Amino acid sequence: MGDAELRQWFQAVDQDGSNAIDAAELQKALALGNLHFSLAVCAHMIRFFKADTSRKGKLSKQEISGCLQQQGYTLDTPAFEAMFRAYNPERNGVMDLTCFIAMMIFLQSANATFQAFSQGQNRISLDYNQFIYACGNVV
Ligand SMILES: [Ca+2]
Repeated sequence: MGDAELRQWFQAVDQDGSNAIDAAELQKALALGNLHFSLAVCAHMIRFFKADTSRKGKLSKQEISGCLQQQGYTLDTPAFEAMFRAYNPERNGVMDLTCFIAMMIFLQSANATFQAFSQGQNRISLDYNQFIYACGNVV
């Protein structure tokens, strides 16, 4: 996801044009990606980013990894690194709230697609057409 895409996406999420994402805006954005968090959890996520004033509201790779583990995601290092790189266009090892939300929506979408094929197993086998279909369903 490039800078221009992220900016466009941020503007869509920032419904009142305040140049900041509040808890209600975050909740709506996540719901579009089929991620349903309570307003309290959304407010907590925003505080989590805002509290980090030393890096202007950006979280390090380790902090993001810890956050995903808290949410119950168990990614190995290569998978986490590849995903983090994809949502860290500046390649600076820290992530802002916009990139984090986009990454969470991708992760949820990837999980839903995986589960559609895996039928409860932790491994899937796809032929070429199924692979293309699966990729096409991951946002
Ligand atoms: Ca706003």
